[in-house]
Amino acid sequence: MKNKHKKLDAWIKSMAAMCKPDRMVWITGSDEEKERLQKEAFATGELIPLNQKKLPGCVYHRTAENDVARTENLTFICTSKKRDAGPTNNWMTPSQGYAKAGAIFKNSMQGRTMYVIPFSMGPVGSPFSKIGVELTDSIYVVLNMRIMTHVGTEVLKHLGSNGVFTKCLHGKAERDINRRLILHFPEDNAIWSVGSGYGGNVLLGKKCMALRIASYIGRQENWMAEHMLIMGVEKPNGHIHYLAAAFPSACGKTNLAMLVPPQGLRTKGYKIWTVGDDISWMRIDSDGALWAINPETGFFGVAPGTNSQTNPNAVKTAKQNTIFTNVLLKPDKTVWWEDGDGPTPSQGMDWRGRPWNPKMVDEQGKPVKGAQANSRFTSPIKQCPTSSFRLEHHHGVPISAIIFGGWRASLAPLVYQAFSWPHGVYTGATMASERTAAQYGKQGEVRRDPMAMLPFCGYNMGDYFKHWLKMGSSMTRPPEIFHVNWFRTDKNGEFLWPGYGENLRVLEWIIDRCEHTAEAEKTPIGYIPTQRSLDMTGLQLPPEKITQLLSINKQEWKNELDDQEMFFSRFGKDLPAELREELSALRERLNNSR
Ligand code: GTP
Ligand code: SPV
Ligand code: MN
Repeated sequence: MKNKHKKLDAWIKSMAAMCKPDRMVWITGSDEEKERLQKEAFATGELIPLNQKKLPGCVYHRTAENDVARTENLTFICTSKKRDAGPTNNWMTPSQGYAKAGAIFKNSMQGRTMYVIPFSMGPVGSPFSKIGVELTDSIYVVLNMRIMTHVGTEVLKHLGSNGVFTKCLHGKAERDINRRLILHFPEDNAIWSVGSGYGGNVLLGKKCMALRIASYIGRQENWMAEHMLIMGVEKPNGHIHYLAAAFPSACGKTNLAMLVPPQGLRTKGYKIWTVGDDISWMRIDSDGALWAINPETGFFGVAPGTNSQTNPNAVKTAKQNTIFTNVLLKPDKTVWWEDGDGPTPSQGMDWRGRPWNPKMVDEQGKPVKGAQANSRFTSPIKQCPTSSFRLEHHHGVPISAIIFGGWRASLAPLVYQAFSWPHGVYTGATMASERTAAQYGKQGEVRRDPMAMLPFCGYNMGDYFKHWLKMGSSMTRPPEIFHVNWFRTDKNGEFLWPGYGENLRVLEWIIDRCEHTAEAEKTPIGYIPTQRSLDMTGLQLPPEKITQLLSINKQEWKNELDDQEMFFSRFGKDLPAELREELSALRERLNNSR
């Protein structure tokens, strides 16, 4: 198809004049195209074919050793005024950004092909959807984008001769960490990413457009772009409640979105429908309620820890047409990762491309991992056994409840419900996560991650909180807001809650609260379940553990409020007064409680 869009044409020409690719190829989205690009990438070693009997349609990729995760310190919001990026983002001016990245892009595609990917975040033509065009010199990026979004001719046709699109430029350049920049120009609706070949840095439809740029646009157009899973919980009577949940990266969104009901609740008749595992775009519809779509069509899920026990639906999803990145490659050309399925292989090639066996140790005597800790699989959502029949629905799904959650070894009870929308916004704004020494950071170290959006909010987070408050007051039927914590531990550091499928017991309470049928106790921090309001059929959990899971330690909460106050002070006068008031009101409730 010929491109009739003059602005698109002019932009592509000027980007090509800077990067100087030898060739230009338009991505159509056809099956033939996938075969052709894969073959080309096999020839250069960019991709490795996998065992087509055992893993039909699957391929393997390794990124550079210094290029295995998003690089937040190299990620910038480039606005004319520093204030508009706010205290939580790295900032430079647009002209600085274009000059710095432009110097790296210059001539960087000589000898390479520039692929032009027209893509739609959201079903093509839905009132929710936004179009982008990504220029990239990476076949790996093209093949991932084909799974993660709607791409090709259909999108270009919809864009017509005058449609609005996000200008996304990506170049691998030398993949030198000192010449890597991930830049967002919200005032120009543009993204420039150079020097990386990994995930969120380069699949520009995902974090860069669907969160950072979209959050900026959403504020202007009165909608929300959030780091949230979306799932449907079908009740025994057939009614489906849709829930949206924001947990920080690697805190269980993919797992919850594909949950398998435990026996006790399955026999009652509960079913789960997966709508999305990472991003949610939400709008107020004419019924006064909040409706959501998942703008993506694929999962980019964490591999380590994914197995038939923890997430059987993810395992089934990734059995075909999947791109595996940075996992272990076995001699029979299948893949493996730590805490995955099957016995530990006796040998293989690790994510760095070196011979590996399970006895290997590093200089510190620690076992050498076969798969990189952030290794991932890219798979179509449609292959998920629980994928929702409403995925392509142009109006999305109505959201009954918004759930915030973090990884908190202490403090936060298993679940609580906010008293009101503003109280819920405060709950999201003060969200935090801590990890144990085995993961990252110091043990018990708390990182504040409001709405799980700290790395993804494309503008001043103080304004973002105001936008949340405004959205609530614009709805006649706002969702209820909850906070969950699957990660509370006992004094021996053991998880108090079994998690995974058992989390449905908490979701059931949440849904029943939305229907005003579940009991709750009013506490200073919110409503928490009474012991008998949680259905524990088939789960042997001693009552004292449940008491511990639901307990609130006044002193710990007072310390928490001091820390929250320090965090809030970073926003100065940009922090909405309502949030300060919620904090003082909570302090007062704690002081007045027994
Ligand atoms: P991103 O893709 O990075 O945005 O992350 P995500 O939120 O989708 O993360 P994911 O679901 O991959 O999180 C995985 C981590 O959470 C693994 O360490 C899991 O074992 C752990 N996890 C998930 N659900 C539970 C749970 O209910 N209980 C416990 N204890 N751990 C869980
Ligand atoms: C995250 O880090 O929250 C992800 C993975 O979902 S990435 O797309 O690489 O950002
Ligand atoms: Mn994510």
